[in-house]
Amino acid sequence: MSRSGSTPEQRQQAPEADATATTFRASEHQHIRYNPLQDEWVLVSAHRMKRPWQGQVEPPLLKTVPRHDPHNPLCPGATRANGEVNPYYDGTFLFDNDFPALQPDAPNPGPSDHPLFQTEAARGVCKVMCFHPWSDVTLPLMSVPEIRTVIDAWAAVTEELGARYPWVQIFENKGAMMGCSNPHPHCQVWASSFLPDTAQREERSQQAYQSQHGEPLLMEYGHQELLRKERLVLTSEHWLVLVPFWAVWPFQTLLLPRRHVRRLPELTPAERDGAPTGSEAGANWDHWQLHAHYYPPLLRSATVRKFMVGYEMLAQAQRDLTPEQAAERLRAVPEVHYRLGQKDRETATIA
Ligand code: H2U
Repeated sequence: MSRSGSTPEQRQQAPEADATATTFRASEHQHIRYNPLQDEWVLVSAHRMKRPWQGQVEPPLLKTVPRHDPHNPLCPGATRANGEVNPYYDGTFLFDNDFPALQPDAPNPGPSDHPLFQTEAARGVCKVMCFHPWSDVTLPLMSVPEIRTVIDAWAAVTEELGARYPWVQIFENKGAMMGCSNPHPHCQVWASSFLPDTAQREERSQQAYQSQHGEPLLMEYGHQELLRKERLVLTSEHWLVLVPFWAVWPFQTLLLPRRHVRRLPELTPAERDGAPTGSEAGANWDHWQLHAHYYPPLLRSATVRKFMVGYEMLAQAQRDLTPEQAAERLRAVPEVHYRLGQKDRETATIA
């Protein structure tokens, strides 16, 4: 752990705790928690849940999306921004992003002339993957064989791009609230010539943990969560879904395979019928464990979003609800998707 204040010497410098303080309870008493994967701390202040909410309320989630819109550039048969016409695809459809943030060729910026002004070359490929020909579905509304097709496509694109680039990031910007520009179900795949920041931190942490303890950090973490049973949301024969001990977003979850899997292409057929990202590059990557982060931007319900503002921007992340309370609420969410179970309901509320 590298936070100043975590060493005994530095802890001694903290102001004296109130001698009359009652026994510590995470659900009532503020504290900071360490994220050993990304080497960060989060301030947990569960007592703030009692404050009234007078802030922004988002519009209801469910707006009717037409199943096929010939003018939507992600739909089968539609014309994209670059003039290309999409095929009438009936499963997944992968294409090069017409507005890529990373391209295979760019001149090298050359050596930096000062340590405060550093640049490095950045090369890569950006792709877009449509999950389904229909615009009015999302992954959880698709059938298991349809989702399996997506997972196989993720594994294939990871394998293809991973042979050329050290990092392949698969991500889905979901919902207008998070800046998704198109309602058609899709994700993006960005492969880069460099390890992005978060991946670098995860690499350092996992590498250090493996050399210190002789096993992958996330394998031991999953094992501990299975024993502690406080933050589990779902468990299956092959997978765990849990609210991480260090979660920042109130309803953040982490998806972990139960066995040691370094990358998506290593998933067995049985495991694929149930999961996502990967990394690539020579050397030994045994300290890596495949995992997916899910960061819903919500504070209390589907219509009250969390903003990462003042303290978060200037100091560090903070949350109100504890991860244990969030896991309890998520476990209580009905298994039937709200769009199927409650036809007339326009919003999904977790509270
Ligand atoms: P979001 O996942 O954030 O909605 O982005 C959709 C991507 O689709 C976005 O990166 C790409 C955009 O560049 N796109 C195309 O490549 N071609 C198009 O014709 C429309 C959108």
